[in-house]
Amino acid sequence: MKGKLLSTLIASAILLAVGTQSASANIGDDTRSDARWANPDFHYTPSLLSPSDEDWYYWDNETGSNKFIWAGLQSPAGLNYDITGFLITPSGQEYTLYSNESGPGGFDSFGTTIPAGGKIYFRIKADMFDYGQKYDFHFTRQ
Ligand SMILES: [Ca+2]
Ligand SMILES: [Ca+2]
Repeated sequence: MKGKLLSTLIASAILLAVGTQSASANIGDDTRSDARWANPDFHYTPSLLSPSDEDWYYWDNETGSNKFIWAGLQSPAGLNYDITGFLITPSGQEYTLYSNESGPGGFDSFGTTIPAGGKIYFRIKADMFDYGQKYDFHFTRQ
């Protein structure tokens, strides 16, 4: 009896996982450890899925030299989304990078230099949220 309950629970958990995955292409980028690689100059335009949803991106500076980057987030019209950067130096030191705050429908951005061998994470989350609204995140690299 106990064994049957357990296997039922496991089966339900698997179904739940599969169901969640097919429901959203965004799954897997909700935390820093699941961050998605971001290409310079590419525009990422998904939706946040709930008021507490976060989207994480990262970029490794494997170019061999220090690179200046400029990251920007266009909020959906009438909504306020925010972007925060987390710079990790090659020695493992971490710095939090804050953007300007442009308010609902605004464009928040910041610039920083990523040392060779360093890494940056970008976190996008909503301050004012609504369903089905797309943001536009991209960064340029010099
Ligand atoms: Ca997400
Ligand atoms: Ca904002």
